[in-house]
Amino acid sequence: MTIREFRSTEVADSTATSEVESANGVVTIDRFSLISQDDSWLIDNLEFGVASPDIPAGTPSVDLDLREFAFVFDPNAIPADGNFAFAAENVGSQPHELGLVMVPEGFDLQNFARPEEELSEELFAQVEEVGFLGPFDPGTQTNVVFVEPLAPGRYALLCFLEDPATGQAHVQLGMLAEFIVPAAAGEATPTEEAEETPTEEATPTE
Ligand SMILES: [Cu+2]
Repeated sequence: MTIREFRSTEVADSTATSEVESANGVVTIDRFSLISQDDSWLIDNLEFGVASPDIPAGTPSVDLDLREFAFVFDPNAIPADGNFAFAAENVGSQPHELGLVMVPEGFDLQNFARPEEELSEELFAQVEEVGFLGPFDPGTQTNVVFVEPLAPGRYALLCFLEDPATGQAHVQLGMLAEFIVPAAAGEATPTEEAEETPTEEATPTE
């Protein structure tokens, strides 16, 4: 993890809070609550994802709606060079999370749509995590800013939160989508694969 910026630091007597912008694969803004003890500051509490990071100037954004139970976006809007950010919004009525992993070609995404007890470490060892964000409450808007342009490859969006009505994970109910970042000089994005998954619901949003 790389810390990029401390912001909105407030100190009051022996306590302080600071918003910290840090980056792994994805930029996140987390709030540290600190407490002073014996001349040093100790972390008292940590809240993740308290603010939406800004999309850097010149970086195209792709709208991404989270709802029951789908990721709605236009896979063809993903730039070929992988340099973009998602402008995400939870337009549903349940909290949703936004997990992004890179998956090998030929990997069956339905492997994720299994009961939780069948999700093995071996399964996750086959994919490469880019970032997991959220959960986001209904109405939350957040930008998903990547530390560097996404490498060419196949990516999956996943939400593993539980639907209270069915007890199933959202991913089992269809909250699973994929997109491809083609090599920058390559041909147009292949779309046939998208038909195997609920991404066929994906439509351009305004
Ligand atoms: Cu969800």
